[in-house]
Amino acid sequence: MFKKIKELFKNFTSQLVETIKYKSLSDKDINEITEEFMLKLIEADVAYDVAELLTNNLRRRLQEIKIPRGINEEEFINKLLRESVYDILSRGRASIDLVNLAKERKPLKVIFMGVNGVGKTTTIAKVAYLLLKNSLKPVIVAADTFRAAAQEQLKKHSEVLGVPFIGGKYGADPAAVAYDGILYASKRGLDAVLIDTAGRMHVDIDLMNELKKVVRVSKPDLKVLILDALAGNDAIEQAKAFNESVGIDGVILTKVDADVKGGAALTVILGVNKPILYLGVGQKYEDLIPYDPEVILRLLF
Ligand SMILES: Nc1nc2c(ncn2[C@@H]2O[C@H](COP(=O)(O)OP(=O)(O)O)[C@@H](O)[C@H]2O)c(=O)[nH]1
Ligand SMILES: [Mg+2]
Repeated sequence: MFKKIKELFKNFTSQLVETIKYKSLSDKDINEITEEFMLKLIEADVAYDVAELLTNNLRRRLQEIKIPRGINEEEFINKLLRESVYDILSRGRASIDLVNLAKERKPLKVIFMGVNGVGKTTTIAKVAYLLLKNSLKPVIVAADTFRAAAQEQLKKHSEVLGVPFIGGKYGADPAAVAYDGILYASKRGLDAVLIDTAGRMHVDIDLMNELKKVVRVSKPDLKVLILDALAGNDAIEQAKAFNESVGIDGVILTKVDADVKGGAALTVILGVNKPILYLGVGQKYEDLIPYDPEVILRLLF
C-alpha cells in the first residue's frame, strides 16, 4: 500500500538532506523543493488541493524551523514531514466507535450509502463480522430493492455469517424495508441494524430523494458514506453531494489495498474532511481496519 507515495517521501527527505549538506536552506530552496514535491504528489494521483494543503503545511514548518547543525538531518526532516502528514491525517480521526455505540444503543441504526460498486454490501458484511466478533448481534437489511442480485448478495453474506437478514420484494419501498429491519431488531433485542441501500449517483435527484425518505423513516444513528479509494478526487465530490443532500456522520474508505500508487487513497483520506471510521483493505471479512492516523503514518513511512 502507498508504494509510490512512500518513495516520494523518501526522495523528498534525501533531496533536502543533500541540499543542506552544502549550505543553509534559503526560502528560495524551500520553495523550489516543496514545489517540486507538490508536482510529484500530483503525478502520483494526489488531488491538487490535497497536495497543496500538505505542501503548504510542510513549507511553513521548514521556514519556521532552523535545522540545527550536527544532528541527524535525515531523521530531522523525516520527522518534519511526518508531522505535516500527521496534522492533516488527524483531521479525519473519528470520535465515533461503531462497536461501542452498538453496545450502548439497542439497536444502533446505521445506514450505508454510496455510489454503485464502491463496496457498500461487502462493507456491511465486514461490519457485521466485526460486531459478531465483539459478541454483538446485528441484523442485515437489504433496502436495495432495485436489483434482485443485491438482495441475493447480502443474503448470502448473512448465511455465511449466521446473521438474520431482512429483505424486500423487487420494487418494494426501501424505506418500508428499512423500517421492517428496525422493528425486527427492536422486538428481538438485537444490538445493531445495518441497512444497505441501492447504489446511486450523487447527481441523480430522484434517487437522492428516495434516500432522504429512507433516512426520514428509519432515523439512523449513523449515516455512513462508503467511498472507493480508487475514485480519488471524485470520491471527495461524492462526499460533498451526499453531505449536502442527506448529511454524513462518517466515511468508510474501501479498496485502499487496490490503490497501487497510493495517491488516490491519500487524496480521500486527507481531503474528505469527515471522520473516517474504517478502511477496507481487501475482500475478506476481516479486511476492515479502524482508521488511525498512527497506522496510516506507519504505512506511509
Ligand atoms: N480489493 C478490495 N475490493 C473490495 C473492497 N471492498 C469491496 N471490494 C470489492 O468491490 C466490488 C464491489 O463491492 P460491492 O460490495 O458489491 O459494492 P456495492 O455496489 O457498493 O454494494 C466487489 O468485487 C468487492 O469484493 C476492498 O476493501 N478491497
Ligand atoms: Mg451493493
